[in-house]
Amino acid sequence: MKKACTIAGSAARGGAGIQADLKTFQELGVYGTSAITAFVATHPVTKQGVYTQSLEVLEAQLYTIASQIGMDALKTGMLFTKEIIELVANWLPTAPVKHVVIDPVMFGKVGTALMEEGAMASLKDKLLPQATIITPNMPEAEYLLGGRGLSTVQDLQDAARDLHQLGTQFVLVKGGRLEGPATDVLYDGERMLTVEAPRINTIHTNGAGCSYSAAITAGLAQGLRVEDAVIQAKKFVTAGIRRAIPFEAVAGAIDHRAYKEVGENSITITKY
Ligand code: PXL
Repeated sequence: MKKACTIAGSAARGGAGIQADLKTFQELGVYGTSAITAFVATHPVTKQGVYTQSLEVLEAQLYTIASQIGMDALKTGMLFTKEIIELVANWLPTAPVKHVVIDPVMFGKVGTALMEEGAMASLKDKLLPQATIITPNMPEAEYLLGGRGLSTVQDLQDAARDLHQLGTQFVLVKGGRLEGPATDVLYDGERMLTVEAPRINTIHTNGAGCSYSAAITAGLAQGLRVEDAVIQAKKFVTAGIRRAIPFEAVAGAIDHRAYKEVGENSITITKY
């Protein structure tokens, strides 16, 4: 069985973060391991929302996974601090892994900070150049590009070209916040691919981004080419959003079982 590792935050609500990644790995048939960087949960009295893990505990998890289990592909999600980003960036060259998916998580759906201010330079200079693929959404791409506004598919294509200069092999800019269809653009330095899904009108999309990058990681672990891993991942997330699980108090989460149970045939691919 192929193996995939996620280095990310725990989302106590179960839709995003480590929980989304492991559910996605399981559904797509890869063995999942995890190194937890932080816990996202809201304390009833203090309202604190993010609790980081010590570097020592993170290091122990990475060492355990690398030395005892191994990995065919790896993803990173919420890393939160400059120190965690640097620990992961320094560890990666020694990691026994070929494919590295970096989801540059910066904000939650309602704008919660999932990366500390001051961590951007380390992310850009030390981590992103080691990626097989990076998967920013529109706010993250805007932030990585110094605040430039993005609103059209053409803007996403221009952003993908510029972000490619950071040294990663592939860039996927996700257009979940576009007007009209949910079109993502994939760029490898030469070829541009757009992957389009019809917009599903719902607020229940918690975990979509985490699950998207986890599904790409699972595909790469199983030997898919990057393009094919992205297309399968888009189908996985679209099916999950279509069948999202609503909650009473907060926006619902995608249903990780949907793609395997019903498949997805609404995705349009265009090559340039
Ligand atoms: O969806 C971004 C995200 C990533 N990682 C963790 C999260 C969230 C959003 O809730 O909690 C741990």
